Amino acid sequence: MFWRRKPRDEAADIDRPDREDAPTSTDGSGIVDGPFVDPDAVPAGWEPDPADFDDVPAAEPPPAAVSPAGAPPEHEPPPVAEPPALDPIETRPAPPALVTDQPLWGPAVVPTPPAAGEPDETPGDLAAGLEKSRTGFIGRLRGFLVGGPAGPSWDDVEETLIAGDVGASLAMDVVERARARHDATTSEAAVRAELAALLVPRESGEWRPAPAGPGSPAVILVVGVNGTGKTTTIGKLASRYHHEGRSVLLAAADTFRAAASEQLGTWAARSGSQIVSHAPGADPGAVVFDALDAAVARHIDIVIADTAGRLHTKVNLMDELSKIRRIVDKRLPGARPETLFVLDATTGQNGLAQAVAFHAAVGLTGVVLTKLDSTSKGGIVFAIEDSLKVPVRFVGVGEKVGDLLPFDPDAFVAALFA
Ligand SMILES: Nc1nc2c(ncn2[C@@H]2O[C@H](COP(=O)(O)OP(=O)(O)OP(=O)(O)O)[C@@H](O)[C@H]2O)c(=O)[nH]1
Ligand SMILES: [Mg+2]
Repeated sequence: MFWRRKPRDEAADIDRPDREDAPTSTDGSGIVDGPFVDPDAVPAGWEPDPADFDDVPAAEPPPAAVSPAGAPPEHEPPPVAEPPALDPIETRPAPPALVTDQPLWGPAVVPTPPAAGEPDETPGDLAAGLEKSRTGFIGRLRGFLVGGPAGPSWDDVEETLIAGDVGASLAMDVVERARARHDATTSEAAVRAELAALLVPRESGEWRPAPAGPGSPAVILVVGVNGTGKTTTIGKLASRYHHEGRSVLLAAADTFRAAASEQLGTWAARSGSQIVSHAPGADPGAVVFDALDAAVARHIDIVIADTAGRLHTKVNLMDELSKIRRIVDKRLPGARPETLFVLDATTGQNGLAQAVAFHAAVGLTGVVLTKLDSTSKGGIVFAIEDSLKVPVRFVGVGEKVGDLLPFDPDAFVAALFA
């Protein structure tokens, strides 16, 4: 049985003010005193007229369900599918090394250390890497410091320091202070102590990038001019951290060259890292943003972002770098990313101008000095630390994976003067 409101014409009568029994205003204002009358209310005693519902087809009773055997059906719960057995997390397949335009969520990463003993992975030798500088400017320096019967040839010492990329004014200061030292046993010890004093103080033990907080990855942004060794350094770093059992995700934010993300992809596969990359020409900031998203979702320990090499004098390119840096702050507020400036040690004093410009654009927190094995003038280490007051974190002493060595000031000076 359907119940339907009284047909409209009768209901309209209830609303009509000219109805005989309708209350009227007593003061001509139209406002009626008395109890509220709901215009939609059904009048008391109203009964539905079956003729009103002729147009409504009577609902067919549902056919009685009959079981195949003719017996009334029993109410059995539908069969519940067994949930698929989950693999233990250790045996789940690792996500693919190259992640391009894929969803940014996935299982937690359990890094599998690479097979030990690969020849490439063996740590490089600092003494061997500094061979050219030791026998080059430092060798000449020592000769002048011994000098003749009249003592050291200080002018030659100063010139040798300048030739070794220490820088003109710094070389003058070092000589002046070394000559004034009375605690050193020899002139060489005095110069060595003055050079060591130029290196900024740092924490004891090996430096490692720190996460901003629980659940956040540590973030390293790698910057520098073209061809200094940024991507190679990232590959070496990723390998180092992977060996330590930390999960690493590489952000291919050098979208300038198509080959750049392929190069990084090769390093990712080689170092057991994951990678987030976009199509060539994409916004590098978007790559970094997505990489951070993926890293948070996958509980990655360290994100290392590669960036395109750029001339420090190109304002728009330096602005782009500042933007990438801001994107890290936006996605991970308070992350305090490490911004590593990769400097080719063979560049000479121009490297100092580069470092200053990059420092202004992104605020450098560390320097990686590459290709020290290829130069006989390792004095740029002292110049850069004294000028920026930013510590050198690693030195590159060759092209092999193990040829990136943590920078220890004492060990470095000792190896130079060995
Ligand atoms: N000898 C030596 N070569 C190095 C070192 N680090 C990097 N290289 C070489 O430097 C060259 C350039 O390295 P990349 O890593 O491609 O440099 P990049 O800064 O990423 O270059 P762009 O992306 O083009 O700006 C490669 O041939 C590396 O093998 C090092 O410490 N010693
Ligand atoms: Mg590169």
